Amino acid sequence: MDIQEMKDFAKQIRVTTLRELAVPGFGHIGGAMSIVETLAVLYGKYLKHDPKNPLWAERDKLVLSKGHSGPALYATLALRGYFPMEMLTELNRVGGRLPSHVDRTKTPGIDMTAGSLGQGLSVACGIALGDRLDGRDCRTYCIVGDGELNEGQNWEALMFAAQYNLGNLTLFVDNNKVQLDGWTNDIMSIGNIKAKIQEFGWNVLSVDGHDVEAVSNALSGVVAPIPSAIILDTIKGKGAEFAEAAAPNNHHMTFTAEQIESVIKEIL
Ligand SMILES: Cc1ncc(C[n+]2csc(CCOP(=O)(O)OP(=O)(O)O)c2C)c(N)n1
Repeated sequence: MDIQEMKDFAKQIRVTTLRELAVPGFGHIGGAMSIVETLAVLYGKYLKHDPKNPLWAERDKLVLSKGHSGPALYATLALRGYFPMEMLTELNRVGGRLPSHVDRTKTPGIDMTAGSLGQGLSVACGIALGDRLDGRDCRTYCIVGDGELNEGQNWEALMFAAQYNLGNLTLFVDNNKVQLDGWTNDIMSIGNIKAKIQEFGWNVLSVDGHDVEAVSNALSGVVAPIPSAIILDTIKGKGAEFAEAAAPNNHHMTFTAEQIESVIKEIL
C-alpha cells in the first residue's frame, strides 16, 4: 500500500474496531484506538505474511504484548482476510474466538497469547533469536504500552536484545501516557523513554503514532544490525471523541451503540 492507501486502511481499521466493540458494548477501547495507525502500516506494507497460512514459518511475527488491545488487531486481521468479518461479533463472548486478551490458540493470526503484561518483549526476543538461528529471513515486531514498561521484565529483555544484536527485532512503545487507572507519570513515570532505551544499546526513533507517513518512514529506517525501537506519541482513545475526553479513565469503558455510531459518522 502507498501512504494514502494506508491512511484509508487506518480509517477502516478504526471504524471496524468501533463496530466490533459496539456488539458487547464494553471493552478496551482506549489502548485499541491508539495503535490503529501502527497496525495499518504494518499490515498495509511492512509485514511479510500470508492470511491463508497464518503459521507460515517464514512470516514476520507480531507480538501484541499489550494483549488487551486485541480488538484493533482482530479488526485488522479480519480486514486482511484471516477470518470472516462476521467473526468480529464474537468479541468478549464467553467461548468465542476473540477473547478480551489475545490468545494464539483461539484466533488465526495471533502470534502470542498475552494479557499478563511485561512478558511480550522477552518472547519477541526468543522468536527473533530462534528465526535467526534457524536461518529464516524474517522480522519480529512487538507492541508494548508505556504503562507496561513499569514491568521490570521489559528491561531484562532490552538488555538481552542488545547483547545478542537482534537486528531483526522492532519494538513499538505505544506512549499514550495513560495506564489502567491513571496517567503513567502519576503512577510510575518512565521518564525519557527514548534516552533510556538508547542507553540499553538500541537504535531508537520517536514519531507521532497517528501519522501514518511518519510511522511508515520510521519503519523503513530500522534496518540496523542492532534492535530498533519506535516510540509512538499517541492519544489513548484516538478518534473516539467520548473515549479521548474521558482520559485517564478510558482504559476499559462501557458505551452505547448510539455513541459508537456518532463517533463513526465523525470519522467517515
Ligand atoms: C502483570 C500485569 N499487571 C497488571 C495488569 C492489569 N492491567 C491491565 S492493562 C493495564 C495498564 C496497561 O497500561 P499500558 O501498557 O499503558 O496500556 P494502554 O494504555 O496502551 O492500554 C494494567 C495495569 C496486567 N494485565 N498484567
